[in-house]
Amino acid sequence: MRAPGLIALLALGLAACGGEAPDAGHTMAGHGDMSAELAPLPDDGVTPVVDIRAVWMRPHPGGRDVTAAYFTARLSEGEIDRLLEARIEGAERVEMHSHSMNSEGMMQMHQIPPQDVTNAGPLVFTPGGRHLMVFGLPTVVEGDAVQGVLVFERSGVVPVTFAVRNMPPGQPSDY
Ligand SMILES: [Cu+2]
Repeated sequence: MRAPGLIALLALGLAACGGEAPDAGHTMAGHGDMSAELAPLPDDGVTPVVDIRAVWMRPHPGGRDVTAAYFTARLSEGEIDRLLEARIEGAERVEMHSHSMNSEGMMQMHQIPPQDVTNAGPLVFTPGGRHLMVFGLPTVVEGDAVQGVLVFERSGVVPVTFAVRNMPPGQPSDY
């Protein structure tokens, strides 16, 4: 946790999340490097099928052009896949973020590399955990629907629709 690279990443993630300087993320040096360090996925001969549920996005906080989006991805076939990136129609940029504790014991957001999803359990993006940080999307309000895609290494581009809502989807079956 004390590697210089990670600390630099945390600092950059903060700048991107804080909204003070939303363009800071454009200059993130580590972005491309993160995926390059990942080992290739094993080829088990089965093309995975990813089931995406609970796809939603928060309305923009007043005066901000940054919001967060969430989903749950689960393999319905195959053993492993990897979420490379998310794209959202109309957004300038989408980053994958998570939270971690800083040296002062405070939770901070930071960017995360591509995330594996396996048949051991779902890959969950939810408030307080992993989330998509959505930059430069024209203002959305409760009740809107926003189109996007999740891009997986093996199963490819999966279209999704983000329901704009203040609260997470309530039905346990959504997850
Ligand atoms: Cu964030």
